[in-house]
Amino acid sequence: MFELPKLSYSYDALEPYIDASTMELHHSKHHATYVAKLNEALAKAPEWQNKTIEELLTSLNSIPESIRTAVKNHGGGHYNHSLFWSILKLNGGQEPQGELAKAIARDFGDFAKFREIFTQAAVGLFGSGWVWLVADAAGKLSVITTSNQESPISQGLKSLLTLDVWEHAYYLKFQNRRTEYAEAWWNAVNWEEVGARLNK
Ligand code: MN3
Repeated sequence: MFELPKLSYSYDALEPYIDASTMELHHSKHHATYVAKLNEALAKAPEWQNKTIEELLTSLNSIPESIRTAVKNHGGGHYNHSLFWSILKLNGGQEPQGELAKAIARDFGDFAKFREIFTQAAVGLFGSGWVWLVADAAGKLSVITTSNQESPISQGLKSLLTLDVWEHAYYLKFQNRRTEYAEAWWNAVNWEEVGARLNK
């Protein structure tokens, strides 16, 4: 059975960039629902119940058709949100250091350019989805978007950083102003964790 992961910070830790009400609703209701529905789907295919979330999302084509869409949507929802919480922190922001900073400079020119590309991807994504900084097998970084709860791990990519651009992630505070949400979010990013993911 999958469980809702505990946050390593309080719901108000990311204020004023991400408000406490949004965090509480997003984690305790939205994410919790993905976990519950993933467990519900897996109950119908017990042979898949002991797999990790990574194993499930990299084997979608082998999963019984009757639960495949549910695993893709709710398993993806669980994986994506777990990652999203982990790359945020109290007093986050600033810029990446070390290997990650070098890789960003190598593949995007500089941090400002990377940030602009990522933010533009968030603003331009139609409908509900996610923006990602990913690394391919050779370690090359790129910015991609996915729709709904699709996850780059299903495409064989390593996820380093992600921004949830479903309306439930920002509507309470920012209403339709997705650009303001994306700009504010940079101030809460946990670059140490993003950098550590590069070497995992
Ligand atoms: Mn969400």
